[in-house]
Amino acid sequence: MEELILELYKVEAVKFGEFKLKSGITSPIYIDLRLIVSYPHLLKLVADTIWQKIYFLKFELLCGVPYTALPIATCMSLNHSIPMVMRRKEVKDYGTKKSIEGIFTPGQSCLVVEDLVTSGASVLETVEPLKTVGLDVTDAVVLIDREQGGRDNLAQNGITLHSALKLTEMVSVLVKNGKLSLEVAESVSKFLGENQTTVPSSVPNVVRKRISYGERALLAQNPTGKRLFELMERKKTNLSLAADVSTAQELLSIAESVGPEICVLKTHVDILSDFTPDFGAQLRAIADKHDFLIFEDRKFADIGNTVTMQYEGGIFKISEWADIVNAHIIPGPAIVDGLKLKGLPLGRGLLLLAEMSSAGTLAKGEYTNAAVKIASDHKDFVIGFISVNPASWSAVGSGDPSLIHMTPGVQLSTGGDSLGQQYNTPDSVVSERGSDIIIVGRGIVKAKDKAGVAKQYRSAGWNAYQKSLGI
Ligand code: 5BU
Repeated sequence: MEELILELYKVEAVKFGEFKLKSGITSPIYIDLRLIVSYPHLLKLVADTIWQKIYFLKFELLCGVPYTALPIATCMSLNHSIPMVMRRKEVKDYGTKKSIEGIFTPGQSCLVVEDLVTSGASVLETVEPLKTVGLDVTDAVVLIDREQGGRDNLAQNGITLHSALKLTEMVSVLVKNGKLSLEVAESVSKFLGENQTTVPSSVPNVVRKRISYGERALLAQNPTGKRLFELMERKKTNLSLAADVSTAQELLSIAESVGPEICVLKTHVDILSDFTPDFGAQLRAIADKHDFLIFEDRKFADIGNTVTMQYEGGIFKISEWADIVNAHIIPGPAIVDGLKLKGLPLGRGLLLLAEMSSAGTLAKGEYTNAAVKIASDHKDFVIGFISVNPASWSAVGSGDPSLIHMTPGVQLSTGGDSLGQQYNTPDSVVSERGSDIIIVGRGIVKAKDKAGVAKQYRSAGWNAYQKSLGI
């Protein structure tokens, strides 16, 4: 990366000084990547570096934003044999009048490639006509993110931004290599701080408007996230059972009786006194029979390398049988990368703990916002959040309909237990607080007629969902 940054500086694709921008503002930095076409080795390096950021995403077509990114997209297309489409900058008023050139079928996924993002507006100008012709566009990749709000603006419009370089990273490398003084570096960071952009949402209301689980299945990027939305729509349930019992025997028997009512069965496998290696296979068989997913509430919280081992290894071998696991974000985003390494090849999904139901939780405010950001950067693996009141979240992208919200601390009446648990009702959780799935433990597990009580929770949860859709 350092080599690329120094090379860009050498050919003056990145310059420092006083530059008057189109908007009239004076910027201490100027980036012009058009000239990389004059340096084939640099063009190749740029295309390869960008590729490293997105090769694991699923896309069938590439589309460069005209004009600077066209040669970059072409290199990626040639190197990896991925067909391109091209967006016309000027739509001809004669001939075919096409805005998108090339061969495609509606429903195909298309990755947008751009050289530089400031506000995200030019990426959106390309996303819109691609969507209009029926292509599925969820991701864009850029060489340089100027860190002036583009990422959030795109997220607000349903596009996840992947960037090879951040402007501040480039500046630090140049300072480190003696190309730039600290004073200039500071003026750049001041400029970035003072010149944040916003782009009006091209899809108004997508953030707060509730749309059906079925429609959201089409938006989810992760296969487990998609399956979960589809399952809820098909089975008409948004109830998750927290099967907190002390033996595997008991758990499997509850799964068998309550299975027909739920979309997700949540486990704490480390509380089972008679766990045996075939537990996972037995629970999976019941899950397949009654059409629910398995969520091991493991709450991973370690560094990336350790969680890979905790997820896959030990006695429990969680990744073998749990469709969903969850993680704290306290270690930073690498925990997601670690879990993704083991989970994504198996098609698994991850929930981030953005809030907790217990009294005095520290997961709030900026912490919750950070969870939203990490989720929006990892939507191929993160399927959503553990949340308590997502309707109150302020972070950009917190209403992303492709992500799901699961809420614990639910009983038919409000209250709590003696150890800090706080309960809200299904109606409040889903129709007022904006969550999707109610997680109920003792409310069902301690009841005599577990299946009967589960039916009550199921109908309370589903009615609240229908109410939230305006049905
Ligand atoms: P309860 O019996 O309905 O209170 O059980 C709630 C379950 O959800 C239990 O398994 C908890 O470990 C789990 N839980 C929670 O209560 N609050 C949280 O914030 C999270 C998980 Br995360």
